[in-house]
Amino acid sequence: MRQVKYKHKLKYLTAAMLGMTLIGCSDSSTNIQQQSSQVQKHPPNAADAKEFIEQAQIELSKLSQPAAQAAWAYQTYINQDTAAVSAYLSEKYSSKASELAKRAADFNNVTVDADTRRKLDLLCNGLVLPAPGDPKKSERLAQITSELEGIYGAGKYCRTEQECLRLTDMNNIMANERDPAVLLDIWKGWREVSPPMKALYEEEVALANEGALELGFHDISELWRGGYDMPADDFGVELDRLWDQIKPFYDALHCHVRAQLGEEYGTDIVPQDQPIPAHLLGNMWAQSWGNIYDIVKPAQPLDVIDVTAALAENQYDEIKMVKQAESFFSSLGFEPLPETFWQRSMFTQPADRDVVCHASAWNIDEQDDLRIKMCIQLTGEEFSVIHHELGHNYYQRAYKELPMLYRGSANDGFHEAIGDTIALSITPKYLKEIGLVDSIPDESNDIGMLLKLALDKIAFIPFGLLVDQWRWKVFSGEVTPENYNTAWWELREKYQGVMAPIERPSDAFDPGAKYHVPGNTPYTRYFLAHVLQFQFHKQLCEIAGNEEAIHRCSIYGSEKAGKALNEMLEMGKSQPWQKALAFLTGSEQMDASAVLNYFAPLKQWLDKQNASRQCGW
Ligand code: X8Z
Ligand code: ZN
Repeated sequence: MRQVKYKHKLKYLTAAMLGMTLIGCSDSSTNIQQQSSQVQKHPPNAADAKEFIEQAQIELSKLSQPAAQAAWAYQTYINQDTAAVSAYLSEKYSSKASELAKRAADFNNVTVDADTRRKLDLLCNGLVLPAPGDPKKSERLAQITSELEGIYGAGKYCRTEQECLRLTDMNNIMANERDPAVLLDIWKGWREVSPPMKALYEEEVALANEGALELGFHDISELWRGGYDMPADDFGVELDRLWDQIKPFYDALHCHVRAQLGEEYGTDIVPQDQPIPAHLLGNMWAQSWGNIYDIVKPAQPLDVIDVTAALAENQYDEIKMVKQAESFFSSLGFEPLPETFWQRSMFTQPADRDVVCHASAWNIDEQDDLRIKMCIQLTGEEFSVIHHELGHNYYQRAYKELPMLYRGSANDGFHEAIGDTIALSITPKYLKEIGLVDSIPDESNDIGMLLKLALDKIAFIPFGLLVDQWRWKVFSGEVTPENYNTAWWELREKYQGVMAPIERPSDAFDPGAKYHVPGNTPYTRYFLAHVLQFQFHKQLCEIAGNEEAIHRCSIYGSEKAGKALNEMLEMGKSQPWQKALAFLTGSEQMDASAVLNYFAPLKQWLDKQNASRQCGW
């Protein structure tokens, strides 16, 4: 889809999400084949296929911009009317996308050139929640999708009748509070938002599964896993391979963190042979743990830069943070962001209305109408998120000249990895260069810096994997609604070694308390991004001529590195992702050894700390 932003309903066929697949839509879409063959005067040939693709791109382009505008209006001003208009236009878009995907199957047995075949495949495989052919069902699906987004966006927890907290407030408490009772209250409170989502979610899955079946897929899980230029089942094996590479490192980090939390809170609250209670890790979803660095840091005093403090000392406000991030991209040779970006983006949370605060990047017209939508907090963590979002915008701009079906990232992990790759270059040297700090801590302090980053990056990886492991089971019917919540916590324990701090009530729907579930944004992309960004960083540092340790490398100011990066971005999804990866890095394989090498000194340190500890859960 055009673009649209990077995540959300329209994303149904956002180019960003179109994954190339090696299979065509299956022939089981017979009703539509009949429809289209009625207008066909001869058996379809290669010229028909080309013409079909041209027309499909035009039709989708026409529908995507109004749908994106309505989605923007809704997410930045949640009310009944914006919900209705957004659902209406989103449905127009997604029913057209489903119809075209079905018609693409007419060309399954036609010999066409490779470019046309790729576009046909992208058309077939590019939907996130495919609309069923029955208009009533398709409308209902669009309504539910919109409603779920609204419930999440408007969600609040009222501690007392007078005091209602928004998610941004609660996130700040989860990051900074150290009283376990308060943390537990907030953790529980936010999860009261999601039980009303459960029945809607169930209905949504059933409807989208119907849409997937009409396209010839077994269910939406097959569709989601099929977007990676390899058979859907092979993709799961690929994920296992990457996770197996990382797991020993994660286990070591988990072991150290649990031990330190045991010291901080007592082993009654943090039993040393069990998963870690989810409310103590500095984050609402226990997905990244950098906020508890002070609890787990090395005993010896280390000089580790506190970016939050540095931003405050230098009077950075939200706009200055975004300008600073833009200037990093400019230093690599990227054109500045357009004036409209500054006029139309949402940088702060409005006081007078509900909005979807979860950060996102948009290209409303697939050309230059780039925007971000964030409720920026003045923290180092958010400074990184701004780079993350701008990475999406620069990617969107780089592929805007390609045919519509190629406007998107090589695979969805690439889109998520670009801004993060740049943020890996926010090193002490860079911070000194831009005047945020006065001096660069020497190498004897590096363990602290590596630990702080690992708490965000390595801790995230199993979470990045499990969200879709849960969804794929839900989509395939392996997990049924009675078991939604139990299955969620089984995966949290299995992959993360994190457990619910209290018994969950029978109506709980804890997956719904994470944006991407009601927001229907596939999540494996973030797992992939956490691998890819280290591969990209390593390569770009080499191109930039870096001679320091990889964790001290900043590509700031290297136009050579910027050019290499931009050339890959400009490929969009015109080629299988393996080609795009090889184009930049020389290798066609995603490979976690770049992450492991980056953090290698930390692994040694962790192993020493853990030497006499009983690890595991
Ligand atoms: O959703 C995001 C971005 C927008 S694409 C802010 N992320 C995931 C999350 O917040 O759960 C970035 C990392 C993981
Ligand atoms: Zn993102």
